[in-house]
Amino acid sequence: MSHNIDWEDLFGSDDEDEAVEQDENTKQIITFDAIPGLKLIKQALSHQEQMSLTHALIDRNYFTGNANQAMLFGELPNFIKWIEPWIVENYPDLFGQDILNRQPLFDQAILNMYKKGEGITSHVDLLRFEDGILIISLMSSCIMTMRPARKDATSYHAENTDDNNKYDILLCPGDVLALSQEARYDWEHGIPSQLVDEMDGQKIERGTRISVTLRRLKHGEEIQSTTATTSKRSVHDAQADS
Ligand SMILES: O=C(O)CCC(=O)C(=O)O
Repeated sequence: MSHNIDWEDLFGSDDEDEAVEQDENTKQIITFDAIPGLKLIKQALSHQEQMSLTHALIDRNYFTGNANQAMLFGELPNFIKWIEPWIVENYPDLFGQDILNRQPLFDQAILNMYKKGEGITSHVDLLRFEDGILIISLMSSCIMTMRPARKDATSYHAENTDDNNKYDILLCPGDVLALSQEARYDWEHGIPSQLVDEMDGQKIERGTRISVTLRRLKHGEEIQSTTATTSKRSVHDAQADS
């Protein structure tokens, strides 16, 4: 009787392990028929990745005092920079090739901190940014509402109250949302100010949320600063609103 055991057959080879790991790390991309270019990856970031990104933002004091928003321009810091090759490698269908192949993929980041119940006015991102926007959610869930864009939707001044054809998307910690094409130009995105979100009949309490939005400035547009600027994003407080 032969005692030769084929260990590779039993446990697989290192190469196969890598292929399995790759599959486990790459999550399915959810698309939305009504909104071309809107793509969601649920729990794209592992718990560890979410924690180290969150800690990096807090350690660097972006949200001290009254500041709830910081803008970074130019070469992004390493704790954000890794996201670019990670997207290209793991999610080659997230954006069109023209976006994915550009170098750098992103050169601007907005860091937003929302206290419980706070939101952001419905808007279309300024046209001085290229197509291809990535939003990473950390710490708390929230509903993001997509609405067909109004004229002048790039201004943040007036809230959109037209609920015809609106789509609510639940963003959870670790989720990555991509906006391109119609989703970037023809639809507004906003976060309603409310303490509790409701999705599919389920009530979900909000906590403090942080988001990292990555974009690329159009060629020829002036870079405002190569360092961080922090500011107070105007917010609607859910309690004050109700
Ligand atoms: O916080 C978010 O998820 C979205 C942020 C956003 O749309 C913005 O800063 O323009």
